[in-house]
Amino acid sequence: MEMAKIGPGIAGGNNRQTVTDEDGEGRHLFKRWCEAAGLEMGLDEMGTMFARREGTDPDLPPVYVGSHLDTQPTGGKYDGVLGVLGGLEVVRSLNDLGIKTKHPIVVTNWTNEEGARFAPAMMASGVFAGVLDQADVYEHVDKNGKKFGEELERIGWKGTEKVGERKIHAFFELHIEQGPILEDEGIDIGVVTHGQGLKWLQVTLAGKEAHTGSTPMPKRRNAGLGMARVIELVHEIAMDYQPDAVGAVGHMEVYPNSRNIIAGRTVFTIDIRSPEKEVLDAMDGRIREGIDTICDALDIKYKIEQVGHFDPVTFDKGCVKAVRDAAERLGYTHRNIVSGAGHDACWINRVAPTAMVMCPCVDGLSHNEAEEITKEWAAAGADVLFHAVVETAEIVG
Ligand code: HGY
Ligand code: MN
Ligand code: MN
Repeated sequence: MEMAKIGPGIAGGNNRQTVTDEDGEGRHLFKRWCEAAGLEMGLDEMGTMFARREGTDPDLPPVYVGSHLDTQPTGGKYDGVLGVLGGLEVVRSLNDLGIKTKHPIVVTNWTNEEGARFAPAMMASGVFAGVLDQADVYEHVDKNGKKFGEELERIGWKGTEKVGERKIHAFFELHIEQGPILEDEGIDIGVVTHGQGLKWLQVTLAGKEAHTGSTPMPKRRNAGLGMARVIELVHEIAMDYQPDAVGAVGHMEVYPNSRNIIAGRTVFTIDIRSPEKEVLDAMDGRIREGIDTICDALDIKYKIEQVGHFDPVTFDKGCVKAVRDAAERLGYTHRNIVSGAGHDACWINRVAPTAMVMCPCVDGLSHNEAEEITKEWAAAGADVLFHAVVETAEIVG
């Protein structure tokens, strides 16, 4: 709730977008809490924060635990934040209990998980995992033309540590489900075995601005109509691959966006996802063909840029078992689940054994300011996270 006061939304949630002043303020609060818990803060060139609790064997690779503090423009208070503060709570509990672990433990705040202000999502963890190029993402611009790298520097959170050199023994991320399954089934804990794959295709349609009154219909090159038909196409294609595939267009820009001018240009982003790589590729191919047909019929030009992508993820069996055993031991109801949303864990799984703990959220709602959880759900998630992390970090004495 303290963190939620920083970058408040307009309807009870948060607008603490990556590398804004509000993000910087949230980072300072997190740093103060980490230092009060005796942690030493590291900061890399993507602004990712690493708060370290020493192990009895400081040379062992640490167990990392965390998520992200940046939010959507109309985000909730728990997406990402629960996982970062859940990690801090693990450390506070170890301090309270006087427990030492062989491996150090590092609480992590990954920069720009959301990809809302600067695409792609999971940006810093993607650079850390070696799948995104740091110099390239520094140049990515937001809708006001500001560059990611310059904004990171401006808020004073660009570190000097090279990205990706840290050795990770294991990474655990606690996150709300952001979907309805756990709540509908009355289950406390999601043992995340897989993450579905994702593609973001940014489409630019170029037609011709003209008068909406005096231009005969057959002579129009309407980029707004083109966008509408592509949005319908994406929905229809996703519906062909039920029950798992999903597809939508959330970002849409219309130029010149005037009541009585036919839209000459539209820019929008297609978000398609599936747990199966073949389905994701099939949807991608059908959408590209469909765009070509739609634009041909409307005499408009198009450009398609892939601005985000990761294949379906299978999390580490050992780490998943640690999560499942903890839920079992603690007597929480649990079930295996595939993550519908992308997470930093999806990239870190490529460079270290990784798993996630999920807790339900009210009405499965997220990426909405009304996002809510119960204290019981948060406590259960943090409890399971604690046991999985501490078991993996190996208690001493
Ligand atoms: O888009 C996602 O899945 C994540 O919430 N950034
Ligand atoms: Mn998230
Ligand atoms: Mn999110």
